[in-house]
Amino acid sequence: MTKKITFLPVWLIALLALPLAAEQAPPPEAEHKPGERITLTVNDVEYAFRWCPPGTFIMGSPDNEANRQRDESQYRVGLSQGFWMLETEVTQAMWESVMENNPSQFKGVNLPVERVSWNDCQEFIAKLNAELKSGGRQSPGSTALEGYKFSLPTEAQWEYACRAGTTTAFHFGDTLTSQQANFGSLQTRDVGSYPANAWGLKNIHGNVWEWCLDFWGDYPSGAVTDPTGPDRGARRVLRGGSWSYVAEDCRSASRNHVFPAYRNGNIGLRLALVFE
Ligand SMILES: [Ca+2]
Repeated sequence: MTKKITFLPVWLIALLALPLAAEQAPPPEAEHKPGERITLTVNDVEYAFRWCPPGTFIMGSPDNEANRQRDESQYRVGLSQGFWMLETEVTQAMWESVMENNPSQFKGVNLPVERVSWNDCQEFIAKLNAELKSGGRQSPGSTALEGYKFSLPTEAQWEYACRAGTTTAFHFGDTLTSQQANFGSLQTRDVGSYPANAWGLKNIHGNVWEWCLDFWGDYPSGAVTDPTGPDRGARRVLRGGSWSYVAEDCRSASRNHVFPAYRNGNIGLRLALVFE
């Protein structure tokens, strides 16, 4: 008797392979590595962004951190969506190409824009989003940015991006030197001047304070996913310290807050690209 060899029908093989293929397919977020760089051109000015993956972290500072303030009480934050963070502070070249003005105290195309209020930043961002939607001025093939819009980062996104996985007072460690960041100096420096953190972000400590989206207020006591700060308030959050401030104000957990119409040579911004 001849040995009978049977073959599984093709459709059955395909069916058996399906669950495996589904398990192996990466979720969309996993397509990007932490710190992955992408560029976008608007009005002939290049914007470089770094990928910040979804994840959880402890926001705020531990009780034993030197110079910590009362409003830095720790709580667990989950960020359900990854986002793109501008590699540097917004430059004067970026600002001027969109707003057709340059309010900065210290002038230079590659210096951070400053003397911009939170309200001014909303106008800048609205104009950038209009450019992004029109699609005419993006880098060819930048499909990775489909579905994203420009925004200020939330305070949680800012601290998560600043820490890039670290739990120390600064992403560099527990101290900050004048070789690592621009603080205690006489003016702003070029946005690419100092070493980056693990996700490629530069000058996130020092140079200029960076506006966040949130109102300032006490942190919640329990864990929160995608926190956006208090529902109402008078002052908006600033993060990261600046050129005229001391190192302790540049800590990853350090918070500052001023009125949204306030402008000062110490205050600029960093853009995020967030999923709509
Ligand atoms: Ca900064």
